[in-house]
Amino acid sequence: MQTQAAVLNQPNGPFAIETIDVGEPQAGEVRVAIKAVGVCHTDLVIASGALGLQFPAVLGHEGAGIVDAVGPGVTSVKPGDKVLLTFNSCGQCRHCHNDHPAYCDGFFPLNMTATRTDGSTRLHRGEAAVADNFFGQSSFAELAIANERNVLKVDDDADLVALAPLGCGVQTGAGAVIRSLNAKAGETLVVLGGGAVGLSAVLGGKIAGCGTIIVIEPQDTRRKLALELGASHVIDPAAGDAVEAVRAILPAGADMVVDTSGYQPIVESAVNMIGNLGRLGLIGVPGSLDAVLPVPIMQWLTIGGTVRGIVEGDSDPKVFLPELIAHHKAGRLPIEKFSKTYRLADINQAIDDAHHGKCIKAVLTID
Ligand code: CXF
Ligand code: ZN
Repeated sequence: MQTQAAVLNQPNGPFAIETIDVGEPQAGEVRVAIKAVGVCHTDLVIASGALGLQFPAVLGHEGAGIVDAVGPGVTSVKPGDKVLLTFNSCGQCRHCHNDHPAYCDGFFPLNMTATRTDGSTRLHRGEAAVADNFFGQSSFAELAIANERNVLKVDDDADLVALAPLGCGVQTGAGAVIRSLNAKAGETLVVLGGGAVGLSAVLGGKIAGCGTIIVIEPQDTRRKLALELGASHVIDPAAGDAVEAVRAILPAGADMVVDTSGYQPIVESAVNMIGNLGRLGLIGVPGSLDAVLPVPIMQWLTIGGTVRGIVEGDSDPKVFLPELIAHHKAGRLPIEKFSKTYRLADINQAIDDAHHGKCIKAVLTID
C-alpha cells in the first residue's frame, strides 16, 4: 500500500510530504490510519541527526488514529477501533513484568528507528528502505505500523486530536510528578520549563494535590498559562537569581523539582532548590550526551536528597493512559489549552512556530 508521510531526508529537515510504500502488518503489528500526531521535542532532537539517525526517515511518536489492519496474533484491537499510540516495550524483561515498561531492557532498540528482527522494514521508497519504527510507530504519516503493546484502544467518541499528546509529552510530565516522584498532597513542587511537558507536570501536581507549585520559565505567555493551569507562583529566570526566588517562596526548599529544560546551568541550580528529603526529577533531554550534573555530596547527603532520571513519567501505558483520559474527561487535564493544530502538510510551519514560541504543543491532523 502507499501512504503520504512527512519524510526527513537530511538532518534538521525540512520534512517533505512524499508518497511512500507501507507494508502489511506482520505478527503482533497493527496498521493505524493516523488522524492526529503531536510533535514532541524528542522528534526534533532526533531529527538533528546528532544521535545517529539514518536518512530518509519517518519520525513522530504521539500518534492517534483508527486501526486499519492487524497482523497475526493481535487480539486486543481490530480494524475500526480508535487507538492512541505510545512508546514500545518488549513485555518480556523483568522491568516490563514489574509494570515498568519505560525502563524496558529493549527500550532503545524498540523505540529508535530500527528494522524488524528479520531485517525487513515497514516503510519503503521505491526499492530503498525508509528508517521507521520510531517509538514503535513513525506516525508523521497517514498510515503507521505500530505494535499491539504500544497501541491502546479508546472509546469510539474519544477526541483523538485532543488526546494524541498523552502518548508521550503529557504522560511524561504528569507521570513524573504522580508516578516517578510519587507526589503527596500538600507537597511543594518546582517545575523548570513551561513547555508541554512542564505544563503537564503542573497539571500532575494539581491532580496529586500539591500545595505550592512554582514554574520557572523565561517566556511571559507560558508563565501566564502556567498560572491559569494551576501554578501558584511563576518566576522569570531572567529577572534575577532563580534559587533565591524559590527560597523566598519556600525558605526550607522544595519537596520536588522537575527539570524539563535539559539545560545544564538550570539543572545545576535545581540542586540548591531542594529541601530535606527532596527529590529532583530529570526529564529534559540535554543538548549533549556529555552533559553532567555535579551534586555537592555533603549537602546532598545531609538533606537526604534523591536524583531520579525519568523516562515517560514511569508510565505503564495500559494503566496510566486510561487514568489520564479520565482526568481529561473530568476537566483536570485541559491539554487543549496548550495545543495548536496544524495539517500534517504544514509540519515545517508547526516546527518553526514551536521554535519561535508561537505554539507550545503542535498537533498535526489528517482527515
Ligand atoms: C524520550 C527522552 C529520551 C529518552 C527516551 C524517552 N522521551 C520522549 O520523547
Ligand atoms: Zn516524546
